[in-house]
Amino acid sequence: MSTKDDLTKKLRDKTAKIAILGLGYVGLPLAVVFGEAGFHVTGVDPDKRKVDSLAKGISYIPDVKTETIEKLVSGGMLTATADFSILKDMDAVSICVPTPLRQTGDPDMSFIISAMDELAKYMHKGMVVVLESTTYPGTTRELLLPKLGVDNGLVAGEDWFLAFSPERVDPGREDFTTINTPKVMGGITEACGEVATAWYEGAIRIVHHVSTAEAAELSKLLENTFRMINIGLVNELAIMCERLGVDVWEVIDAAATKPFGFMKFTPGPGLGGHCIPIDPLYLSWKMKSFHYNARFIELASEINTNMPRYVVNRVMEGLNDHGKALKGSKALVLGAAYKPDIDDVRESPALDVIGLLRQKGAEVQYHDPYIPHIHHEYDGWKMDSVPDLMKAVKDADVVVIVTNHKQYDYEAIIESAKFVFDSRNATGKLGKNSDKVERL
Ligand code: SAJ
Repeated sequence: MSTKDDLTKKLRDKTAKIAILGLGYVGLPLAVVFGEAGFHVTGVDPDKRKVDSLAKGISYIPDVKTETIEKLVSGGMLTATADFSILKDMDAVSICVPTPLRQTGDPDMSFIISAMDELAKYMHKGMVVVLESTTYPGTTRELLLPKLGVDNGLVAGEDWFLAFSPERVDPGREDFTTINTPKVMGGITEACGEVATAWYEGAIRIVHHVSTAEAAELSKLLENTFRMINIGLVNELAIMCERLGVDVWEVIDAAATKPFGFMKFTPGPGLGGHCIPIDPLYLSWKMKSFHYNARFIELASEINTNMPRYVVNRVMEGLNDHGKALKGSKALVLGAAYKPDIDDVRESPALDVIGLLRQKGAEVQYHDPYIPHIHHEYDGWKMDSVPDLMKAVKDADVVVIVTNHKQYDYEAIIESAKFVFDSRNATGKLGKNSDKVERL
């Protein structure tokens, strides 16, 4: 029996030993899905706190219930370790590590490289490796293939199997989770794709097998670039509507009545999160090495990046209309998270809005029910969420709604505020009809 057939058999009958490198919001749900499907899974992460928490049967990811972890750990289906040497006994390894951007805007591949360097020490014949981290097209073939295969004298597609499968985890979402979200899979060779697909089909309902790793890498970038560019379009529309004296929210709602050929996006104070503002820049960065300028991505990114400044300028103009200068005014920012009703502040435009208000001399406070403290990574300032929201609303010269958490009572806020700038249309008709409120 060939190595491929032997490994495929172990994957199909679930006797293959599985390792998940990186136990974050992608890796831990994936480990659970494989464990619940009947595979023996070892989670590997250098963060001892994660390993210790899992060893006690305790989840640290909101989307993964502690009782789920407790059941898998006590049933012997899931173990966790910070010791990479266990990889020598593994048949299948999935790499789920972060791929952020550096401050320069270039991809930060350090997490993939360190996971790959560790795995390279333990590579052996009869392994399948799947990279899940969102990255530029070519990463799997250019980075992992040489380091894991060639340097170990292993031939991909014969001795071992290498593929890419983009993660599609949307933290907090309950309708589409790891097990029921279709998974794209593309191999370095056809045989690689077949083995990796056989593995994932043992746990995930739909695996969509594409011809190459590059096709899989690019499909993920298309998904999130599509979002980033369309958000940029409606952000520019908001700027144009303000010049035209037209209500952008009314325009978008009207367009959204079209039952086909249109998808609603809404303008806002900028793009946050660890996916949408970042993933497209992996593609534009790669294209530079082909001497191609991905203009759509660059332009949309420029518009989105400028939105915090646009919001602050609109606040400044609004205060001016109230006979006040921004300098010396009290500004209260509502919502620091990057999107409503979550506690994630990564890349949040709120940090930029606050930074710009401070730069212009405003006395800035913020409130966010999910985020008690914030700090600016580069500018170094730190702030605590104000304890008494309505007192802060009353005291402020301007309330800037940056993240429209559902739990705010916008009617009461309008009632108590002197002036509200609403960058999310959180106040809706109330805001539209109030002379105290300006909307994006
Ligand atoms: N945003 C807008 N206008 C919009 C939509 C979003 O300004 O119309 C802003 C949000 O406020 C946020 C940023 O863009 O600051 C990103 O928002 P998002 O809704 O795209 O949420 P994310 O970053 O959590 O994106 C994730 C992605 N999931 C994965 O990459 C697996 C994305 O592909 C999903 O489509 C998205 O969740 C989702 O739909 O919830």
